[in-house]
This record gives sequence, C-alpha cells and structure tokens, in this order.
Amino acid sequence: MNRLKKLWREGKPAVGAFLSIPSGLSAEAMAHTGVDWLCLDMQHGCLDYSDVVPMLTAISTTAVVPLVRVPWNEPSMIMKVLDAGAYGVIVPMVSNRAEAERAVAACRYPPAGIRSNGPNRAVYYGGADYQKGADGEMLCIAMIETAEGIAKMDEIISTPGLDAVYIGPTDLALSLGLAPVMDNDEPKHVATVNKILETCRKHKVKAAMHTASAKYTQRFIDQGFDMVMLVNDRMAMSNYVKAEVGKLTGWKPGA
Ligand code: 3PY
Ligand code: MG
Repeated sequence: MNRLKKLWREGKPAVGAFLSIPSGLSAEAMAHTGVDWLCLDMQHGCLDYSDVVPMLTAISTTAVVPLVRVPWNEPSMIMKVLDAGAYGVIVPMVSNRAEAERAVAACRYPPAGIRSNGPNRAVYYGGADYQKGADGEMLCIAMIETAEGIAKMDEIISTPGLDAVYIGPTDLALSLGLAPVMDNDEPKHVATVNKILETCRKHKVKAAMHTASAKYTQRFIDQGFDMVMLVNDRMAMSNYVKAEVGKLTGWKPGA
C-alpha cells in the first residue's frame, strides 16, 4: 500500500526530501529522519539506474515512500524505476496534455496504459499479485515548470489518471523571465504558484511544491499543498557543516 495515498485520503500533507548523492547509506540515513517520502533525483542528482536500485532497497528498510524523479518524460525509464520498487514517478517539464498522457500511460498496465510487465523488485513489497493493484498505487506526478506548461496548466492537470502536479520553482521562475531562485517571493511567481494550486483543487489533483527551507515548507503546507519538499541531501550536508564551521572561534577555514 502506498502510504502517501493513505496520508492524502486522511487529508494530511506529506513532507519529503530529494536525494542527489548516489549512496545506499545516505538514502538509509535520510529515511530515518522522519520524512514521509524520499525522491531519488535522476534529473539533477548524480544518480544513474545502478545507483537508484540499492537506494530503493535502503529506503525499504523503513516505511518512507520512495519516489523517483526520472531524467525526462521517457516511458522506458519510468517503467524501469517502477519495476525497481519506486511507488511513483515525478516527471519533469510536462508541457501539454499529450505529454501528461504519455507519462500516465507509462505508469499503468494495459488496458489503462502501456506499462510492460516485469516488476522485478516491486514484487517484494507488492507480493505475487503486485500487478493487480499497481495501477491504483503507483503515483504519476507531472511537473509544471515550463512556459508552455504554465499556459496549458488546465489541460495538463485535468489529464485522466494523473495523481499530482509538482511545481519546480526555479524552472518556473526562468519560464516567467525571473531569476532561478528557490523560495521565490516575486509577485509573478507567487501568482503562478497560486494558480496551479487552484487548478489542482478544481480538478481534484494533488498539488506538490519544492522548497529549500522549513519556513517555506510550512508556508506551503499552511496554504494547502498536499506534498512539500523540505530539503535535499547535498544541501543538508553542506548547510549543516558550514553552520558548524561558522560557530568556531579562534579558527578560520584554510588559515
Ligand atoms: C525546479 O526548481 O525547477 C525543480 O525542478 C526543482 O528541482
Ligand atoms: Mg525543474
């Protein structure tokens, strides 16, 4: 059973993190932090398929829901990460209905979609009859972050079978002619984010937002987002060590 879907059925938001470091150990460590979900980032993280499989295994030692952001809207990789045990995919840069339908179809077995049979690792949590319930459990999450996607948000968000829409704030900013900063307060950015959330509400699709801080994670939870990303592993590590280094007195880095 997909615990993310359970949280949503209970009306609860889910908080998670992105993993960009190719390590089973850091995936396991992050899975023990209290987050609801972890997303292995194959788009911008340093992860290949051979990294993703042991990281999914490491996350499976906990109840945390494993997701994968695939590098692109490409059915073969979507199917491979679902076979390897992801409970859903985040698909970047979905710009129109046809692209959203392509992503959804790759996540669903026939007759609903085109997913090919071969759930090699997924059977270990799904059981021998994994295929029976898989279409209802695997999350297909499309990112809206391109200029075309912003213009066509209604046709994307209303795509049958799409579970959620995930906002990529920095690509969204670039698409709006703004600087690619996270936790963005530019009025044009805020208005676009609000409009995506509203459109998700209209079509009863879950809305997900990416942040770089607890302050903005809290803000988006309070605003009604169903899924919010709090932190990524690389930033967590470097921010923590930088802060600790900064607390030392009588010592300067490299001095
Ligand atoms: C973006 O900010 O564009 C993202 O995709 C977040 O990783
Ligand atoms: Mg992006």
